[in-house]
Amino acid sequence: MSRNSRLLSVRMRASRDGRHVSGAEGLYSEPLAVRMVGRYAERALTHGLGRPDEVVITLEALEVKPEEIPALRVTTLQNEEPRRGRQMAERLLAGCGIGTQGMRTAWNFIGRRHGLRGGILLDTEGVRLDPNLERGVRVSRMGISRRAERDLSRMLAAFDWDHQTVREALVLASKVHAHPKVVAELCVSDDPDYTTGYVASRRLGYVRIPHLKKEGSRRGGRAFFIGVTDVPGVLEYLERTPVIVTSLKGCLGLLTEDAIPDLFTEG
Ligand code: PML
Repeated sequence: MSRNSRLLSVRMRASRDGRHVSGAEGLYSEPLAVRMVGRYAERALTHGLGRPDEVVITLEALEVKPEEIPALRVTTLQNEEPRRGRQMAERLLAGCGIGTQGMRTAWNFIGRRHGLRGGILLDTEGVRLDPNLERGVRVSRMGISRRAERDLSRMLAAFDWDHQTVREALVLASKVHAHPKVVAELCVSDDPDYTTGYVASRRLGYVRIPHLKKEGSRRGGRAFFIGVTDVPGVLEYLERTPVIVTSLKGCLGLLTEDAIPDLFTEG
């Protein structure tokens, strides 16, 4: 395989006093991977959440060709305040079959200072399924092709949503929901300056909710709701199977809460 055709997973994790500060990753051809090491180092050292005392950058040659997947369809719901945003998130999760207790467990996890870098796996009633409660689940080994990233930037720019945070979260969610056992996901950023979160599922797509938390809060995280069978298989997929986004499923733009029922039928 030539230097240009083999893909590498490049991952950056930055921490301070053992606590996660920032992270990023992608799949790149070898020449680009070399350039990304520098870019990720710079990004880690200039991150708004604080100066890390340790930055670990990993380059790993992929043993298998990444699975090609489409990005989830993108929507943003109009919202001005966290209480309303939370109600919208719950309507979306309920439509995916998540029970009240499942939602409560997810919000409790997201609302506490858990110090986990990744997310947690829950069944639809909120029973924790990932085996290592201290570590959680780190979705990894995903990326986007250069062409798909260009198209994605163009698509998001039409709505003024073309930001790295959005693109990266969409790639992660697209990997997660390409697995048939994943039912839904709730994500709130732990960045105190970033208040948009999302609910995602294969049917709904990637549904962004602005002002899902109060500005200034460091609380956040991801809860993945999955079916109860083959948890090790899902875990292996999320953490280790390489996946690359090579196409898009489009964007429905900015919608009001009234459009929520349509999101379930237009998938
Ligand atoms: C994160 O901090 O990485 C999570 C971001 C979630 C929302 C991204 C978006 O605006 O779509």
